[in-house]
Amino acid sequence: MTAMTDSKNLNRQSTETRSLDSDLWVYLYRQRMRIRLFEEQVNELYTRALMPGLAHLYVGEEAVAVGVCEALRNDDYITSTHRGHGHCLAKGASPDRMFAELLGKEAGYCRGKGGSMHIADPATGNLGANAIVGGSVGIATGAAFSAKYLGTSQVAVCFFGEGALGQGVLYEEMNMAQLWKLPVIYVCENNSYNEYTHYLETTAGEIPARAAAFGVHAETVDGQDVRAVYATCARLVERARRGDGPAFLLCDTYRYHGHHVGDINREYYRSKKEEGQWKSERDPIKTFSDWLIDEKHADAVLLARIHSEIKSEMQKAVEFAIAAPYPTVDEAEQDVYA
Ligand SMILES: Cc1ncc(C[n+]2csc(CCOP(=O)(O)OP(=O)(O)O)c2C)c(N)n1
Repeated sequence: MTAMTDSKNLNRQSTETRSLDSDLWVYLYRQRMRIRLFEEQVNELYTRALMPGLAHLYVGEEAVAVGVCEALRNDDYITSTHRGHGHCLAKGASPDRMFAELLGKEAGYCRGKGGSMHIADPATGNLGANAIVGGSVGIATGAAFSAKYLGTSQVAVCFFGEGALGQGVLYEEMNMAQLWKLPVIYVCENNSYNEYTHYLETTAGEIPARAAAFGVHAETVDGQDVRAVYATCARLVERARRGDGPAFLLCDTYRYHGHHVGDINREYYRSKKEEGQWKSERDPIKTFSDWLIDEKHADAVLLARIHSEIKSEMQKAVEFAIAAPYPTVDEAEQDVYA
């Protein structure tokens, strides 16, 4: 597992007595903290008017991306959404190039031409974020088809919000994936809201039943619990890799911020009380750090050090992006397909 190697390098200090399990759990903590602090910087860039356009923050949902991506190999594929920074980071993208992309700089993953909603990183199997709700379902299923056809044993994960349950393409693709036993996992991140509308106003019936209707194996997991997401996804990946076909994983979670960074006054569609409850009672980082300490996988000193290391990593990455040059005008038509 690649993360185990990384975690050994990153977290060994003062941890001689910790087991390999501890290394993994601390690594998962670190990964989630990286997403959260990355997103805080994005919000700051927006507030200071340094970032063109908008971004959709993933804060609150970190355990899903980290738990799922930890169950994948580097060469496994993911496809992502408009709320995709967490997916990119969890799959291995580097924050400096991501910030550069957000600021439209040449050093960005798409040479500054894609922005927040189009980050792709083939080196880590990331086939790209997608601003079209449900737009990456066909891409992930196609990637799974190619993996099966070529016999590479790769698996594809398609992340999407519950808003994509209203898109017909999802059902066409699940039908094909089941018929052809494709190694694809459809990960539905249910954060309860499609933009400014509660999902229960748009979504009839039980969500997993929609996958089950095609015979696709479906499971539901607490998306705030990284250990549960990781363990469940690892099982689904294993069965996909051995040829048992697609799966659907419903992760119940919550976004702390608005639909996008500019969505500040939200009380007309959800209450401050509801937001406060998720943050104080179900925060995926706080509950996990309490567990790490209770189970003696880490102590408060180690967690504080990780926090400050990541804070400075993100600060440096932002500074890199701010100082980086924009693409030159003659680049405007390069790598653009229409
Ligand atoms: C095909 C399509 N229709 C509408 C939109 C506008 N839109 C952007 S995000 C969004 C809601 C997405 O909700 P969900 O899929 O649950 O993801 P979340 O924002 O909650 O992460 C909509 C309707 C779009 N981008 N694409």
